[in-house]
Amino acid sequence: MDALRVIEVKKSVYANNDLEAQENRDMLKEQDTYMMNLMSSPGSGKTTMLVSTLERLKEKIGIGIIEADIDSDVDALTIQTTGVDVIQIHNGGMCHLDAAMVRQSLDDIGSSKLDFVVVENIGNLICPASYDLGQNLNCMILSVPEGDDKPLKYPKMFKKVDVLLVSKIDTTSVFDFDFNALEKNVRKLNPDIKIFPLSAKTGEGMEAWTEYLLKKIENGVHT
Ligand SMILES: Nc1nc2c(ncn2[C@@H]2O[C@H](COP(=O)(O)OP(=O)(O)OP(=O)(O)O)[C@@H](O)[C@H]2O)c(=O)[nH]1
Ligand SMILES: [Mg+2]
Repeated sequence: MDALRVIEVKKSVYANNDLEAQENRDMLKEQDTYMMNLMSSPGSGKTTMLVSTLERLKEKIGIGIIEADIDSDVDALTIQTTGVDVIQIHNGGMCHLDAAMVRQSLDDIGSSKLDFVVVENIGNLICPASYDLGQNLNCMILSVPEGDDKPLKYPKMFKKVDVLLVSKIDTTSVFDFDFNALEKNVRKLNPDIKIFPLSAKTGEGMEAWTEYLLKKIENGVHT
């Protein structure tokens, strides 16, 4: 197995993140590479869901994963076990990634040779919602143990995303999670959102999610 690459990415020196995000988007379109921004609270199951997703998609398309954390390389080491290209980035302790950090990461991982890149953002439901990275798809995870009331408390994130994965669905009975209440709260904020309940542990819901994702990637950056 190749040695794991860890890079320190720097905050943009420019004030205009949106401009740099658009540059990322233009570059990815030219490269025909589809990028997903994955956001959630710490521990909601991002890395576990990614491993399960990669097992289903890695033989079909070229994939690269950018793992962002304040410190450590444990997530990137976990992704590396799938054989998919991965880099670990550290962003100097900030609570989100910006477009310039992602640009450095895309160059490092070699996005031009990939069909699909996932950025696992820093874990929290607040800051990442405010920064465009140039992604084609915004995806968030809410795990069942976090509770069905989170859209009421973090509306900006739920408004921004295209897709909501409700993870750890195997634990629903333990946490008295009301899926219908969640859906109602989410749709009030974001009527067109796609919602996939799933469990990376049991595999429930993974087929529907990965089929949807593969279609989005195959339709490319033009939809
Ligand atoms: N029961 C159950 N546990 C899960 C599931 N997915 C993840 N977990 C567990 O939840 C914990 C956190 O999972 P991670 O995948 O590390 O979560 P993460 O969002 O990547 O965490 P950070 O990167 O630290 O924010 C681990 O103990 C996983 O085994 C699931 O579908 N069901
Ligand atoms: Mg993780």
